[in-house]
Amino acid sequence: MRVRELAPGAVHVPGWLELGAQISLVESCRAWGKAPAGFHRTRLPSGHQMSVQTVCLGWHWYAYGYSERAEDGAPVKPFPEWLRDLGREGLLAAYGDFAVLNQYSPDVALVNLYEGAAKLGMHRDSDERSRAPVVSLSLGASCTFRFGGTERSAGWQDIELRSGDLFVFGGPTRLNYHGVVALGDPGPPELALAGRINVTLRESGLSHDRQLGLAL
Ligand code: MD3
Ligand code: FE
Repeated sequence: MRVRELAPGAVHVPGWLELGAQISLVESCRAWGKAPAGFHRTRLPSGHQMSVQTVCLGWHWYAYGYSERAEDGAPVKPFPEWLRDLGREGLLAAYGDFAVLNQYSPDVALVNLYEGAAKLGMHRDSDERSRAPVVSLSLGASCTFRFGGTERSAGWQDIELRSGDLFVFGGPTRLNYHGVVALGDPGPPELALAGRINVTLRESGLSHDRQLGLAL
């Protein structure tokens, strides 16, 4: 499979997830998205709500940190082992490094649903205590993904992400700025998905806190 390294540690694998796997992952996302602790528009400290709808597994992401409860007060849904295995397979496809495989143990999934004019402003993902790679899977409509540098003022490159694409962000690019500028073409009709879903798998670095009962 073709692998494109955009910058050290930032690897794009177009068309990695086959159609059958895309269909079943979209099906899982729909189930996770149901209340309680389902899809919601994250409220920012400014009072604004994000245009993207999000459901979290393992730990609930809020602006800005991780919690054991969703915005509706319900416990966050569990992070299934098969998603951890999918994350490891993605890391292997992108990095081809067997040695790191069993050490990568994502325990958080953020599922982002883009409908209509939803987009995601330039930001960094720095709420995780672990600096392990983020594995991203795109489903449905294509989008223009903007990949920046470590400073907001740095330049960027625009990349088209399509249904089934894998992207891994690790190493020196783990904290790079990035965002989603616009949606593009509709995805495979078999997904019956109006819009786009992106699943990111991450290591929270918080398992110790949960064991100690320190988490909120
Ligand atoms: C680059 N999601 O959930 S995925 C996010 O398509 C997020 O929904 C976008 O940004 C989406 O935080 C982009 C690609 C991505 C994910 C994590 C990264 C790019 C990244 C972490 C570091 C650098
Ligand atoms: Fe992000």
